[in-house]
Amino acid sequence: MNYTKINKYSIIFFAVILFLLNGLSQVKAQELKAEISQDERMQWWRDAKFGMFIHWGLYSIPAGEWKGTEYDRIGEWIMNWAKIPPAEYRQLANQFNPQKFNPKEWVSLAKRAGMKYITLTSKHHEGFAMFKSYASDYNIIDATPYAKDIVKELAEECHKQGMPICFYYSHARDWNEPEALVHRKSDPMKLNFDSYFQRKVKPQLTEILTNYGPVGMIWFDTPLSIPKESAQELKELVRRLQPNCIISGRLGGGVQTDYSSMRDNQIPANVISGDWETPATLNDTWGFKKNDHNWKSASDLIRVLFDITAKGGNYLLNVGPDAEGVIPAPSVSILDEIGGWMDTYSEAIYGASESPFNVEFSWGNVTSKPGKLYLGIFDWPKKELCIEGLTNKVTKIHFLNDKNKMAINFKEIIKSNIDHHLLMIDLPDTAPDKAVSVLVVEIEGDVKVEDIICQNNKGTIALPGVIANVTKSGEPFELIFNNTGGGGAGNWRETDINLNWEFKVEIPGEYNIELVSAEIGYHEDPSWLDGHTVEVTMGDQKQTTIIKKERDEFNPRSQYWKKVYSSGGTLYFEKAGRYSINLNATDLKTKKIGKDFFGFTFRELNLLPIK
Ligand code: FHN
Repeated sequence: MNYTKINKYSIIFFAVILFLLNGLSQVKAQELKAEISQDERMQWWRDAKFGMFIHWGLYSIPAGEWKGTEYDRIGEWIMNWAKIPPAEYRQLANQFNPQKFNPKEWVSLAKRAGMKYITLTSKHHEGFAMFKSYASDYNIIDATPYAKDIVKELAEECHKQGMPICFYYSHARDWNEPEALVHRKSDPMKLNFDSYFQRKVKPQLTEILTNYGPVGMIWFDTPLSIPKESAQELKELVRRLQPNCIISGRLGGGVQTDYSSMRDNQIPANVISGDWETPATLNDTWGFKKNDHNWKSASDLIRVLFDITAKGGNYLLNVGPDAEGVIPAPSVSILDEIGGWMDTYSEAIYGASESPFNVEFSWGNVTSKPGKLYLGIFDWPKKELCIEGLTNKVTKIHFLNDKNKMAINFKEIIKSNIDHHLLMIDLPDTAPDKAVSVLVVEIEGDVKVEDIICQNNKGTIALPGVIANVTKSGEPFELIFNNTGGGGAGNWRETDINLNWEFKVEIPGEYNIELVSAEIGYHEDPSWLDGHTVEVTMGDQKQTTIIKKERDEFNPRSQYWKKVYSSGGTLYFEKAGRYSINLNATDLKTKKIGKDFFGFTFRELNLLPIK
């Protein structure tokens, strides 16, 4: 017997078996991966809370100006505003040579700011791919003197620094594609959308999901009227190529995605259950504009970050690098300032749950972790802070920035006539932090708050729309407070809608009714509507009011849409106790913005004691 021969054959045989087994185990691993649960897919993103959006493309060259005319709207839409023919716009690629692009610096900046993921525009509406694409030569390698793959450079740096990289991809809107849209208004679905979809969208998505390692998320945008089947196909493509990859909220076609996306810069008025994210700007543009110097302050942005976390969402904050590849200096210093705050206070953000109180407080907001509440104080109250309605026993309170965790004095009070819990916390004269100071309240057991509204310590009875009992013709109805800019009801257009609240009054007497509504519309052009006739009814008392603007107020948590105040007469409470109040409209005006109609953008009703 020739042993050498047998050994040779058996080695080959075993090698083939091993190869097949290995192949099978890889397939198995893929299958196992495909079985990843939704919670597993979302966990890193849920903990992250704060991400960096990067809008970068050819639009950074005109930077808001075309042939001597400056356009005052968002910079990445210049092709649309200036009605630039695609052939002419494409010439910009010949100039794109961002020699100062330094991915290491960008990722380090995001890290310093406390941001836990980066989302880069791989292709925006202009149709230009920031990556090497075989599906279209309108891409960074084939069309620009720079000729290096920006998506690759940034992805590699992110992988090196342990930062999840996500790709924005404008799937429905492509102004370079006659079959998709060719800049501006027409609906691509009425053109030859499917041809563009098969030729460019699917191949390019395959490229970005195949060539750059693990992708944290695909951030689809402006779905327009994409057919359900096309949206479903994209979802399946992402799932097949990278089962761990999250699919953002704007896929369209009514297809379920992994989380919902608020409108740009929009912060809801209340806690929203489920996963959601607000994309937001640092100034008034996404893509670089040389003359947009309207920077938001770091303090305001820190408050927004805290507020979004307290409402259960993630904050995706944008930078728009210029044509040389430089992130504007003001963006860097604002982000560094936010990072300075995060160095001390991020415990109240990362992995934190939403507030157990489903209302905004005038002084700030609350995040939570087991056994702890983090009170984020935006406006420093004089001497003491009163937390209403917390029923847990409090064991200790200290400032989050105090390494020694020195105990702060507090009193727990129960107002027996209305069975209402107050936690009175002694405060020093000055705030430890100018943006958001954070108090840690340590409690016993799972957090529990009262489920009925009580008159607050300052005497006000605050009745937010989001916690009203809403009916339409007597049937339960949902008023949508989160599809409008300023958190006002977006769908109060019929007169058979009724809002009801139950609450407890401690101090009898006469109260003024204050009706607060909110601006709505695009942030460049907010809108508001007056003239509705509303009734406030309590027992046999009724007040009828025609809504008109008496004053408005900048809302730091919803920076583009103001709160609008109208007064609505008075109500009298004879004695302390439990009451019920109704709000309804007898005449409503409506207005169209884009495709949507809106009516009374009601936000909250306040009862203010007349001293
Ligand atoms: O049209 C885009 C816009 O340019 C920008 O990319 C934002 C970011 O959320 N999304 C779209 C508008 O909502």
